[in-house]
Amino acid sequence: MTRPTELIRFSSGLSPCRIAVLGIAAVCLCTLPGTRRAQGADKLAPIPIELPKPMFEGTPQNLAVPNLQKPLGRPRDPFLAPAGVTNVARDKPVASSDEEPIIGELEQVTDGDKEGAEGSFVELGPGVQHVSFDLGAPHEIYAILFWHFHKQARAYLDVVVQVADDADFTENVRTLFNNDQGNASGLGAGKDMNYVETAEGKLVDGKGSLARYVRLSSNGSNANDLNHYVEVEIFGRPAK
Ligand SMILES: [Ca+2]
Repeated sequence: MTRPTELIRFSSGLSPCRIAVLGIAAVCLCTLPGTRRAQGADKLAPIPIELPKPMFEGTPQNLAVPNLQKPLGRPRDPFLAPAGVTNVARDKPVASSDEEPIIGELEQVTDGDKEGAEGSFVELGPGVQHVSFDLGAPHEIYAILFWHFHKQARAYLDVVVQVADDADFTENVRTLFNNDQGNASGLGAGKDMNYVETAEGKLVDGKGSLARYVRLSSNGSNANDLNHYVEVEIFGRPAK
């Protein structure tokens, strides 16, 4: 049996060089055939995001909104997904809890116009409202990128992003983002932080979720109780 003193001598006897060799060996073990990385996993590339023109400089930090995420203070890092992933929401039909928007038409949510100016946003009614998207077939979803309104700094409230297998969101519902801490929307209480709208939009990690339907819910903003959408993009690819 190995005595404790021998164990100590063994561990302390490892030179930095031997530790490095052991480290390399561990990495090699992790990439042996049979592991995910060695099975020809997809080559990753930044998703092709095209940002609209900013409507204001910087990100104000003095909004009277609780649990507000601190601005990054620099451009968002590229978001990696399998190469070839595209915006599969472009020009897809948009369903909504408010089928007759106060301003604009629902198809503007997927028309590719992301500008912050008047005429580029849809205004839905007050309180909890959602927009949803039928991708037509199951897709691997890597990112959901959306702009509620970026003409001025605002925080939209009780934002929930979900994917599901059916249009009614009853089958295999998965929540990808939820800052509805008080469960005002009845979709379950979330722990994500509030954030300020900018021209960068909000990017939610889709985690490669397999789903046909995507839904975004909100409950007005710190500015008023209406809901707005400039554009929603869903980066994914048809399921294999
Ligand atoms: Ca649009």
